[in-house]
Amino acid sequence: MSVAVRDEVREAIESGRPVVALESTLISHGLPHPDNIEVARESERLIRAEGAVPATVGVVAGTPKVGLDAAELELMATAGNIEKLSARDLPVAAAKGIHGATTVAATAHLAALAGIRLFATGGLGGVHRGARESWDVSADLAALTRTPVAVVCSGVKSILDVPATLEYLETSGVSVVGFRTLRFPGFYLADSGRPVDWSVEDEDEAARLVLALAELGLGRSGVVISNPLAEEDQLDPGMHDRALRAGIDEMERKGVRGKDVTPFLLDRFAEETKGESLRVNKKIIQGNARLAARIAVSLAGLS
Ligand code: PSU
Ligand code: MN
Repeated sequence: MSVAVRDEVREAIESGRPVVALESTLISHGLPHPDNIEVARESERLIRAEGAVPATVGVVAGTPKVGLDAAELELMATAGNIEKLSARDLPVAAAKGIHGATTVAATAHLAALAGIRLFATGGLGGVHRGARESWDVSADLAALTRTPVAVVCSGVKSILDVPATLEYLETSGVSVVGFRTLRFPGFYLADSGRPVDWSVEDEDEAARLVLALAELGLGRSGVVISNPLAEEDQLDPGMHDRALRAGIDEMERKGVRGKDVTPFLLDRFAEETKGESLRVNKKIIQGNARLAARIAVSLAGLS
């Protein structure tokens, strides 16, 4: 069982050219069709426009692929039966020969295995509200403690317990920096209300941070580069809080658990905000793809 790295991606990695990994769970479970395929294609286009090679990650007939082709991207976006795969699900998917979309945890793992150091997504998974009772903590966090990859994201999804997530990352030794900000972004919102200890001021500084991580022997864990939305692009905070409350209420009534929680809440958000959250989610993903590509370009110049 091996990982299939697309030719273009492998050649770029081998010759030290910039590559950015993208996940597929946000395509199959985070956004409705046809927004999902549009975002997937647009993210790849933005990365290319910055001079980097995109590598969307997913599992096709049991084989983990680093760099999906156009038909495989379409499969992630349109097939109704695509499983959501975290890192622990990869061996099961391989054994069964099934298709699957990879979460941050699974994507980070496969990207690092292929030698990719930059990865862009919308929002990380984290500690869920009510985790004291439910024990629901995304495997994305644990993956970052053992995966040498820099994740460019707009913080963690605002449906989560942000302070608890930041504490988890601190305890487990995962660096968290803001891109040109000392505020931790709140996914749909520009500011989660929590600070971070450090910011990086430009792409070069971010690239030097990624490089230093490896040089200092800390390169077995990841780093979170958090990139907020512009305030004028964020979801209206009142609308955000109403949608969140409605979503959590319904989730509790219906007893939604486990890996269904995040897709359920994102879907409820889209409905409650009449598509506004979708517009914002697309902006987030595209902004992060662009920034990750710029950092990757800078990193390729350094190493
Ligand atoms: N970011 C988005 N949309 C998403 C996700 C992230 O903008 O759908 C996905 C990612 O794949 C992330 C997953 O890894 O949600 C977290 O799921 P869970 O909370 O079950 O670990
Ligand atoms: Mn969970």
